[in-house]
Amino acid sequence: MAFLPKYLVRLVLLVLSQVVELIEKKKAFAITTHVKPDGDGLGSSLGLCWLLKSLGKSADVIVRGEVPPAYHKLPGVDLIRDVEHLNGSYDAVFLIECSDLERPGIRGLNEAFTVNIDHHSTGDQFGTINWIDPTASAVGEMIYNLCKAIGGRITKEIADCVYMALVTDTGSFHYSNTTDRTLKVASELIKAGAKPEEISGAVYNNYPWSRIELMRRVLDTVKRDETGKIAYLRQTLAMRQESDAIDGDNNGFVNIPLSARDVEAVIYMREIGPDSYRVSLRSKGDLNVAKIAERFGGGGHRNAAGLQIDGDWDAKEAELVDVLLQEIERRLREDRGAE
Ligand SMILES: [Mn+2]
Repeated sequence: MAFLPKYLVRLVLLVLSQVVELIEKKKAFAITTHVKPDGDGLGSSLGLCWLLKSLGKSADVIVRGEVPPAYHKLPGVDLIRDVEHLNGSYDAVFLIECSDLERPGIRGLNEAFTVNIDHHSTGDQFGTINWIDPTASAVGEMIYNLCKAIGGRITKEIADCVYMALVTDTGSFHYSNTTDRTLKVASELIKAGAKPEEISGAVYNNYPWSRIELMRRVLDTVKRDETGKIAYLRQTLAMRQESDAIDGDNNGFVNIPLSARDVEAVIYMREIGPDSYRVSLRSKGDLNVAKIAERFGGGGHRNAAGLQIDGDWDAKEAELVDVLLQEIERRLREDRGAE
């Protein structure tokens, strides 16, 4: 969890009170999230929608593109509208987890009163109101806080949606963003009717068979460097085709080698064109892969980062292994120096 100095905690609370005031004073709202929406984006959008409706407000959820099957059972998913342009007169538009005004892929947002709700502090302050809380594990946790602050009731619908946000953004409560607060909120959601087995099952036991086909092919490429600390694996365009894979089928592949005891970092390279690759980096503990991704023009978090790279596959893979090894050795030297 990100540590916030006291004055920033007060600032976050101050902005929350502005959001509460806005909702109390106005009537018609729209909610959107980023394209290729994930569990937090959709769960928080729908959770907020149910909260607003329970307060007697009107709320439309507008999201570009298709909703992935994992989220088809979320209450209210059938109400989501796929629009290219903001139409209708809204008092305010909530943008959930969007780094800038372009992220939802919807035109006309620049003319609206916008509320930027995010738990990443790296985005633009593009909103009329910017409610950014980096101590929250997911925006879902913030929606829960909003519900409490406004005196709303956690209905079964809100509980289902917000639980989905928490479980996906914390990797089933595995990641370092899982706090005592997260688990307290999860507990309240279960009390309000959320069923953990059903919600997790919709995400983790609901993949098309093409994922298994693709996994078989990708895992067949996995190797380790000679120290055994770095694992790397590849996905070619041909593998995608042979597996009949769809977007999202490879979610989480990068974490599989990381589950081996001695592996400290994983490099997962996906071919996206001739001599062009998208790369996911994962690490355990203090090993900071965001720093490494940034060197190649990418970015991310300490334990999960990404970048794009062009060139000869073997050469680029070897370069990334090398850079990670150097980082591991540098940290070992530092640790020894500190003793
Ligand atoms: Mn999130």
